[in-house]
Amino acid sequence: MVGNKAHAARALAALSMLAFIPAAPAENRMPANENGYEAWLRYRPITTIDTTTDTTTDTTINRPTNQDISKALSSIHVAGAGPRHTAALDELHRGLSAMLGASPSIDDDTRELSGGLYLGTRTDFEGALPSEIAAMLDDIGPEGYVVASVPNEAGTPAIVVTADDDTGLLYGAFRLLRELQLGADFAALNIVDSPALPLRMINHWDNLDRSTERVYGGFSIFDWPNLPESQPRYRDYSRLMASVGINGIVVNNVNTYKEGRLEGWRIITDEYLDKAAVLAGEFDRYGIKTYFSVNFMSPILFGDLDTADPAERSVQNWWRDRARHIKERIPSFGGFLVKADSEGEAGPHAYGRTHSEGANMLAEALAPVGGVVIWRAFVYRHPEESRGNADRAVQAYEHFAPLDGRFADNAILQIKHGPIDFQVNEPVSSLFSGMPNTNLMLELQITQEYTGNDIHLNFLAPFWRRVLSFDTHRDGPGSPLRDMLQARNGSSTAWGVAGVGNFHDGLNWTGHLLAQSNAYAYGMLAWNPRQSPETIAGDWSELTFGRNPDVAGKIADMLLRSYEIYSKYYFPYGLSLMGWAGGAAPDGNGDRSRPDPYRNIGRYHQTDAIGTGYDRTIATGSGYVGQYPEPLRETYESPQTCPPEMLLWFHYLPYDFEMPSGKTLIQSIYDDHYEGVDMVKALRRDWLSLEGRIDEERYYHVLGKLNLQLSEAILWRDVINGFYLDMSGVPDAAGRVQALDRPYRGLRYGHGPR
Ligand code: GCV
Repeated sequence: MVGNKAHAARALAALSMLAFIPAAPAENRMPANENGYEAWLRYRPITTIDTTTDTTTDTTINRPTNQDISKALSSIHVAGAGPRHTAALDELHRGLSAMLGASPSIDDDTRELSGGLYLGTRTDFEGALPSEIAAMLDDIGPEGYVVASVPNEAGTPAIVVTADDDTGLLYGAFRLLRELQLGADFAALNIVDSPALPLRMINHWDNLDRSTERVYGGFSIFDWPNLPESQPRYRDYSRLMASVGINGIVVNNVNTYKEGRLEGWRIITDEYLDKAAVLAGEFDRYGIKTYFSVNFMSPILFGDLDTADPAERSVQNWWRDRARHIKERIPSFGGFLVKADSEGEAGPHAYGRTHSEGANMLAEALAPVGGVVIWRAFVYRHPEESRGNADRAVQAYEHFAPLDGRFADNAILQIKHGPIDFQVNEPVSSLFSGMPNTNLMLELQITQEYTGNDIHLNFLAPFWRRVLSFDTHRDGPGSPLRDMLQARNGSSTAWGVAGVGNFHDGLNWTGHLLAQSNAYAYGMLAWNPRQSPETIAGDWSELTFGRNPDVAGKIADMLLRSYEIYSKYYFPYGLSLMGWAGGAAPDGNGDRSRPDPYRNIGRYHQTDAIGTGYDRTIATGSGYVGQYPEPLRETYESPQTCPPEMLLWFHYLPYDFEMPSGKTLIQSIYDDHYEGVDMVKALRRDWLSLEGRIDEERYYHVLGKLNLQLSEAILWRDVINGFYLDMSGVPDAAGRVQALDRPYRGLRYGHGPR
């Protein structure tokens, strides 16, 4: 590069801390502490990695040796400067030092790419990038990057990490480190990558007292009482999220008000903005914008207005001033997330206004500061309040579809993947087919509310991938959901995916160590919804447990089987809410004040003496099927064509209904639950076979979880099967199922706040 003195001076100033790091820092020679805190950023030495487990690291015959890599990466040359440059450099320095056993030198000499690692944006390099690399950058767009090896005469190639913006640069640095950990040939790197979805967010359901909603095994990462004092954990959290491409974090729960219990609305008061600014500073360094869940009644709750009516000028001004005020304090402020007129959270209906009127008022307030409003579509009425259709599944569409095209350009509707509530088997919500003129965002749940809490191994990537690939038929055949998450009305940034996070303050972040794989997989799929779950599972296992194919391969295989296993012993064939929060309770969702507990079972699964399942057909049921375009309607309307895993979600069927396997429905339910438990036993056996090949700390932790999973799976099997025996009176052909004493409830193991 033609030297840019100003840049160079800034770069050196930014790097001055690092320049004094001694070669081979002592901690890199210490035995590894395998408490799970490092998650997938473990950076173990490349050849001596996992000596207890990893005796066959190098399986590729012509792979460059460790000495070659050490030589090629013994120096880092940085063009340009800024907080994200420093974050990228910091990570590279940390990762390379640990993996190669020696700290690379750092300088700002990028005049010639003569060997070593070169880091900088296209602008930083000021035309010194080889033309083939500059050409690679031409089509990548925001946040994309190039990681490439450039051969040179000296024989040791230069490795270039570059991008058009500093967030892309940071992602490129993480990508290089990931590739090296996965054993890529550094001399043949030729990676051009960019995200498919512009907004890749984590939603924290965390409260300001550090309790969490549906996050298992720990309290909030964010220590609100002690903020603005910082903690190293905030940076490590930001690193982990940025390493998988997360670029937006909502720091507080969408439930912002419950009298005497929840005061999340305070998040945008000055007291909490000062605290949030510390988190936002860390996030921003890693390319992550900060968002807040807000309460629609804020102008009354802590403003001095007596109305929150979105049509009132005073209310509009109040929100505009607040948005500007937040932006001044937190320059990386991204916008608001709103749960309104839902489960007790107030909204525009209080003033006779629609959801779009409420959302647009906030969108208008946020537009001058470049923010977006993300409005949740999770609304339903209690059956008793529902004057019309009591089926919860139909209600979101009824509320929102008529408002299609009425949302502002910087407003996004955030829709849960299924119409009920994060059930393990639900159809993809009809709203994704029904709102072609609205910016849409998909909401997934990384935390395992209905998918096993922090007890059950349940790798969700295969399921999420199926959701993202689902053909909505919105624009005719070939309209996958991932393509529906795109901007409408000319908006350029408002679309993407949100995941309810599963990270908390526990040492290994997720309670069940293997649940880290879900956070990793979420980031990978948000970046590239076409990625295969097999690749994600394989990479995560290697990054987390080392590159011994026998170990990592077995763990990846366990992950990939886990969703199907869980589905087998969980609620049958798409039935909803036969229990919650970790316990099967098929008769427990009714109104217990009624004399017959079975009378209200119908609310979610309609089980009686003749059959089971919720009739949502057009012909005889709630009509939910009619919210889809053809041919989905036709597929779902008939039990003969409905996908088996959703049979009882769409249909009420008699116990003697013949399943595709030829068995009756009731026998299939019984058998599945036994099969599911056997499959958990097999999972556990697989893990036992890894004894001695994984550090004891993680081995026994996971074994403990698998033991609990097996106990719970047996309990669920017996509770669900016993319930069906009692309801149907049809004995199990194999004579295994016993009637239980009522009530039918699986135990909830004590595992932390929820
Ligand atoms: C954050 C379900 C969950 C609630 C959650 C709600 C929502 O009802 O059980 O914990 O509240 O969904 O998504 O808003």
